[in-house]
Amino acid sequence: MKSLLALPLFALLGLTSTAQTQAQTAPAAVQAATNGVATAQFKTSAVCDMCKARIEKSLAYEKGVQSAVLDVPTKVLTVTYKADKTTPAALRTAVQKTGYDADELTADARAYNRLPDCCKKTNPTH
Ligand SMILES: [Cu+2]
Repeated sequence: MKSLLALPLFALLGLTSTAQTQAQTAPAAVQAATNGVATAQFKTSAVCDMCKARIEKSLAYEKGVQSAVLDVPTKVLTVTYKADKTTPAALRTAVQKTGYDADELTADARAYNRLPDCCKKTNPTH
């Protein structure tokens, strides 16, 4: 139990140290922005590892996003982003445009229809 609880903490520490490494090698103007890094979590309608890869890739191209990690069993997407470059609302829209629900927002219908059958939200998580 103790080691399970420590896991998310280690994940956070890993992200923090990555950000610090980047700050050290980045020009001064970028360093200031790394202080404005925020984290947001969204419940998605992802059902499998293909969904995970699709959403993470899509979010990686979004302005201001530093990392995007989806946990398939819980369907929760964790995004770290620069708070001066994007907002949780914009990130939710990016998830919708990829074809997935984001919290209370329903997936963009056209993007959803383009998903392979195995990635439709009517499927159980697999
Ligand atoms: Cu899928």
